Amino acid sequence: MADELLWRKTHCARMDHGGCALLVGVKDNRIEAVQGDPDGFLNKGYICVKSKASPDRLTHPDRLVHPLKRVGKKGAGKWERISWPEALSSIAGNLLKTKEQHGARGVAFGVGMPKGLDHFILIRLANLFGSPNVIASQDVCHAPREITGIHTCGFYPVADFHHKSKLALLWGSNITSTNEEGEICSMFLSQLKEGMELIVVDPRRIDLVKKAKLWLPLRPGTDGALALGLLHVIIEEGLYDREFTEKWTHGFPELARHVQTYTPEKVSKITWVESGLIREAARLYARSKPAVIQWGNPIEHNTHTFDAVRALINLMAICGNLDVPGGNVEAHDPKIIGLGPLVRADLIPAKAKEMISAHHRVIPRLMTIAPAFFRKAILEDIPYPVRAAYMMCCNPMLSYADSRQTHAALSKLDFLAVADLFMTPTAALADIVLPVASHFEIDDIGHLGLGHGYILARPRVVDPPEECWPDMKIMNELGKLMTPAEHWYDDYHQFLEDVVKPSGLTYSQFCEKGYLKGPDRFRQYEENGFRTPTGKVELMLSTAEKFKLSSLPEYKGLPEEDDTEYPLILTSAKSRYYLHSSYRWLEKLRKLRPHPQVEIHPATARQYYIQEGDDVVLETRYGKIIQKAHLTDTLDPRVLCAAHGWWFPEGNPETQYDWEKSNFNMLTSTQKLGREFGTPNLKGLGCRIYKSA
Ligand SMILES: Nc1nc2c(c(=O)[nH]1)N[C@H]1C(S)=C(S)[C@@H](COP(=O)(O)OP(=O)(O)OC[C@H]3O[C@@H](n4cnc5c(=O)[nH]c(N)nc54)[C@H](O)[C@@H]3O)O[C@H]1N2
Ligand SMILES: Nc1nc2c(c(=O)[nH]1)N[C@H]1C(S)=C(S)[C@@H](COP(=O)(O)OP(=O)(O)OC[C@H]3O[C@@H](n4cnc5c(=O)[nH]c(N)nc54)[C@H](O)[C@@H]3O)O[C@H]1N2
Ligand code: SF4
Ligand SMILES: [Mo]
Repeated sequence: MADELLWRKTHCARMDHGGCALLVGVKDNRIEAVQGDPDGFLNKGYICVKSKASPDRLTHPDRLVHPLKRVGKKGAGKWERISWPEALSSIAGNLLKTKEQHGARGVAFGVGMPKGLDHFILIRLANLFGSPNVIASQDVCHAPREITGIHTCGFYPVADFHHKSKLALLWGSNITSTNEEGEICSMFLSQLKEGMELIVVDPRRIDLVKKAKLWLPLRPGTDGALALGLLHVIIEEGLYDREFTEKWTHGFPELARHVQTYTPEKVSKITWVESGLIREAARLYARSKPAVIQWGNPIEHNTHTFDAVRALINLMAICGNLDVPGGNVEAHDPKIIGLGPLVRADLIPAKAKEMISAHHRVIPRLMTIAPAFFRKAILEDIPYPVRAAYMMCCNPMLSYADSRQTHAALSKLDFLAVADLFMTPTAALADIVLPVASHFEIDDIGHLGLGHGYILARPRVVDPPEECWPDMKIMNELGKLMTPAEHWYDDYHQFLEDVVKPSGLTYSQFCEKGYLKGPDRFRQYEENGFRTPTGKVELMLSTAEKFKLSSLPEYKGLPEEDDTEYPLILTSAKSRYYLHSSYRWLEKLRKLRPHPQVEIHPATARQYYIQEGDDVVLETRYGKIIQKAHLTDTLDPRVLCAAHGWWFPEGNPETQYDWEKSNFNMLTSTQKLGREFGTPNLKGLGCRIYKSA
């Protein structure tokens, strides 16, 4: 029958890290239904509310469908439709002009949360252009975990939920809302069903606390201290894995001496977690084998992230949970192209020395630029001027700490081009805005580079409307105009073929399979040692002196000292209904969460004469915003948990959609940055709250 739905298979994407296999019902080039695929490798039929709403991204009446050129003043919200050739030649012309004036490094290429293969094509574009400056939010998202892992044990130790764990330590990771790294939620839940025990470390009583044996409600921003407290107990009570520690770790005696001072009593004062609970959690983690640590984003949201992550890796190591099934493992990719060859890293050999962050002496191996350093280059020419940028898949006006600084920096650029689905506060400051074809409309590959050892097929199921182009096509064409053309293709689809070629499959054969997973290989160190200078897990860093790092993980103090002017401690969490700053314009989601809301304990609310639903002002040392109060006893009376990523698509284009009003990053600052990654404090900020007049 002509009007029957055609069911197609693909994977969910660009609503979080992606991962759930979907069945998509299509009729007349329109998506009529989306379901979780019961055969899904990771999700076994699971689907969330964001995904159900995701087809509406494509059909929204205000979606960008033509390239636009700014007319009138920057940010004034006045646009003129232009053709693709005009848009591309304007971008290429302006970026090449900047290259002439300031060198290739004067042009930055910006990207946000990795969303698909386009992420790597952007890096390729930057590399071929000759710019070492790819700007990404990695300083607060995964780089601390990945790169600290590489320095400590030679790899990024990811949670292995493909094998049974006796216990999970869920550390600042709200997986039933965020599905971190795209696999965790469904697999985690099925392990819980099969009897895995659970400890939760989170200032809020998240859903999963119901299933937990222990809940450690810590003061936001004190993760490092808590991890050191656990190490103290495990070492003092002799609960560590002696054989592994003796044979495979470097610096155990030094670590043991070092953590002596981190008694549960002292750590309890810092973290607010009862000392008895710290002891119990340490014993339970150490005695459960294998145990897995599923860690989340908040450990990366303060200047001390390097030490906090190291302390957690040390925990995995001394308890014998590193690289064992059901522990924290090095995942191995299937036979696909390496990231280096894909992005043509070979063509920019001096990158590490020339990138902006080299000047700030960040930790080796961090190859993207922290947003704070990017803005310093624009605003203060430190270490050299950056004057133009191409940005896609990101909304820095909301996602970088200190939004006012972002506004100043983007406004100062000689030229800015932004590719997005929708007009955003960032796109509103651009000179050229490009309309993209996105998920469901493009052939794509998911999970590449996420470190979990597999890739997922995301074949397109409908065609894009009007003049919307896939990012990869845009970059392929821009590449031909402004970099050596021989490195680009007639058709961007060749990149998809390149990725899967080593597996012996074509892209369409790969799509038929649905995913490719690398081999399970555990305890590889038994053959070759760990890939660190000492060949062991470096509980104490052997490179510390060389890189001017502290050799053992230390607790270096609160993100901000206590201050009676700002008596409450502010943190944030991702919303289960949105991805960061994205999709406030999707009605189905907006209905579920119409306003930005700050969680406040009823006792605290009473103290400040605040009632449910009141507009309240949140004020830190750096700025103030308005959100709606939501009273809940799921957090400590001293803590506030606000929403991140809010702007108002229905707001005024001339003021960039009220970007200042409720935006969490009006409350953050880049005055203090972590030395290793350039990370600002996003959690544990001193704050006050009052009813809005
Ligand atoms: N205070 C605070 N700041 C934070 C965080 C926090 O928790 N608190 N979280 C941090 C983290 S972990 C991250 S990863 C960053 C995220 O920061 P960003 O990645 O900048 O944030 P997103 O909202 O994901 O921005 C995505 C933009 O990409 C667009 N988009 C979606 N699909 C496509 C596509 O196919 N092509 C193109 N060109 N555009 C597309 C969306 O419409 C949206 O405007 O924010 C960081 N900032
Ligand atoms: N729905 C949805 N899913 C997402 C995203 C999204 O924006 N929305 N973003 C995606 C991205 S890019 C990322 S990086 C991941 C992040 O995924 P998660 O790591 O799960 O992200 P968060 O929600 O920031 O933080 C998780 C939990 O940490 C708690 N928390 C707050 N402050 C602290 C603290 O100081 N210490 C500790 N231990 N816990 C604290 C919060 O209460 C929250 O429950 O999610 C991905 N998935
Ligand atoms: S959990 Fe993530 S990958 Fe799964 S359906 Fe929801 S948005 Fe998509
Ligand atoms: Mo992220």
